[in-house]
Amino acid sequence: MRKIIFVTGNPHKVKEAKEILLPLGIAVEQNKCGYPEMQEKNLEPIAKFGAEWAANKLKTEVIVDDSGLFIEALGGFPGPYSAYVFDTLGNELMLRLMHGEKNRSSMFKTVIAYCRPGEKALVFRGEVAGEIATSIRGTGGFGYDPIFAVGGRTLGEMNEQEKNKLSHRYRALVKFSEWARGDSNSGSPPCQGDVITS
Ligand code: ITT
Repeated sequence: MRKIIFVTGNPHKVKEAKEILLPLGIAVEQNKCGYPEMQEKNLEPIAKFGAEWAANKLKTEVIVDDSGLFIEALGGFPGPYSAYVFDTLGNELMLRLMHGEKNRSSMFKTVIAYCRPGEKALVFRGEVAGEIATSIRGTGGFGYDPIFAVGGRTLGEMNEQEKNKLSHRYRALVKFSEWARGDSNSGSPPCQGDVITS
């Protein structure tokens, strides 16, 4: 079985990645070495830079995951600043920001960046459309899950299996696993810096 190092400080991401990737033939191991997070408007450059930095530091192939909640009525805020905003405002104040707002449309996005030492990172995107709930609902998941609803239920109201069948992270990791399967079969040639954008 192929094993991949997942560089992240977030244990919830690791748990989800393990549950999603193990049935797809990829074992996941967490590394908490961290990486510098660039200030960017999009998730892709942040994830790519992080993966390249971590692959060179650890001298092995790695993945990193940069995720964000993009709220339409707030012009895509908090987007790439989701971690900082969650730590400073949290879900209650986010809901207060959205108080009285009729347009609740939002998107959760994950970018998985994969990199080998000395090479350019590849990126795999996953997104799920949803709505910002009007109250905090559910105790499952983590982060923004209790205020982000898909099909009328927040991700916090879903069990792990339900979330992991439709989430932004699931969609990005499935794309990564499809690429990894081909990569393993081809005897792991260099990535040559291609970026997968689908
Ligand atoms: P690493 O950078 O160490 O991987 P992080 O938690 O800082 O961990 P992000 O910057 O990608 O990761 O996360 C942005 C924020 O969005 C952060 O507050 C997360 O808790 C939250 N988040 C990420 N994925 C989520 C998910 O699936 N459901 C709910 N919230 C999520």
